[in-house]
Amino acid sequence: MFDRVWTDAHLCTMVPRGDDPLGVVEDGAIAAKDGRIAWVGPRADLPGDAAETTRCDGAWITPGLIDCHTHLVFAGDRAREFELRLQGASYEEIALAGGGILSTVRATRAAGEDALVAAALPRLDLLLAEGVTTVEVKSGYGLDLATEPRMLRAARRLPALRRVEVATSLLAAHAVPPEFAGRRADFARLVAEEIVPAIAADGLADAVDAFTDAAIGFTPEETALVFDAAHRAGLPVKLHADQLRDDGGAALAARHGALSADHIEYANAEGIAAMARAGTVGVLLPGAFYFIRETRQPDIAAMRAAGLRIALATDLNPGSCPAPSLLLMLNMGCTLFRLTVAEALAGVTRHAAAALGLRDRGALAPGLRCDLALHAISRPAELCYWIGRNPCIGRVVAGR
Ligand code: DI6
Ligand code: FE
Repeated sequence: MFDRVWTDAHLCTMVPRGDDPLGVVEDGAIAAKDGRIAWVGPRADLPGDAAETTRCDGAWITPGLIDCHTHLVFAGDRAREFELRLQGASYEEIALAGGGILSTVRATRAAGEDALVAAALPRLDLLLAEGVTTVEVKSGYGLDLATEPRMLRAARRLPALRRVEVATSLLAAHAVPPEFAGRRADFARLVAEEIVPAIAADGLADAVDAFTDAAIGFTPEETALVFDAAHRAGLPVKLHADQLRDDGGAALAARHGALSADHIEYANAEGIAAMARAGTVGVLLPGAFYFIRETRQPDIAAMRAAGLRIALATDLNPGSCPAPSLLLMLNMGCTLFRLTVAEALAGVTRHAAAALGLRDRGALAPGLRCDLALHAISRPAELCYWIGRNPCIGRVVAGR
């Protein structure tokens, strides 16, 4: 006896079969038991009964969507900076003048944990309304021993307030805080020697992230210090890599066995191949590319040639992507980067799970968590096609 069955639905299982990368099952059914998927297949073959049956009226069911890169928790906004950019200032110039990430650091340090939770919730609700069931949340607007844990604690409170799973990443090496101005290497040592161990001891992070960038982030050597500390603490690593120039970030991430390297517009073909060999997922963030009017396209051809797993995420943050919509990223991934529909959908399901090191979700298959998104669409491509229209009609998290 199953706990629950969904029928009269078409399934986009994301388990590739033959020449069908989406693993479509028309007129299918899914059965759940104890929060896991117990059975998936054509409705006519459904074995056994269920305590509860939900008829889906021909809707499509995908795995619950996974936003594997967000900066969801922050205080304030950067609309003023947006105006400055409209007058000609670049993202990098604003950052070097003490604005940018540091302006959000000032606002976030001044906010209490409750205020951070309250600010994050409406943004989270917009993601969930589109069918997101797992969201990654980074710190990185605290940059000190008081505020980085506060951001992560705020993120960890969200699943008690909404039905969602949250994965947290410590991004203390995001920018150099004002009290370390001119002493970037000293701050990198503080992150490696004090912040990473403290966060790990409190169990507040699932991974450690960093921003490698020659002008406004950290050098590859400083990043390596932070990554070594993460490895000592038993935490996997991720990297903001090659966003504004080729810093060798892709190869650096691969060398450290990173779960993912994100942005990678400027990553070179050797770095991309190294990522593929290391099993590092490439996370594309087309919303940030769009919003800061980046012109360098990520090398999708090299990624395909290397067999790189590609994920897509919002990068939801106040500076480079104030867009709480993973559906918009599906569209932008296809329109701006010319991903196929199948690549884009894998990017917010199977490959997004891999970017978080989560093996228990991202597809519709027996044994995986029963995290589903239901959509009123007539074919999967509609998820990538609409702009600003949300066809999601339901979510299931762990079978509920
Ligand atoms: N790259 C990004 O896109 C975000 N962080 C980063 O290193 C943007 C963060 C921000 O501008 O607030
Ligand atoms: Fe980011």
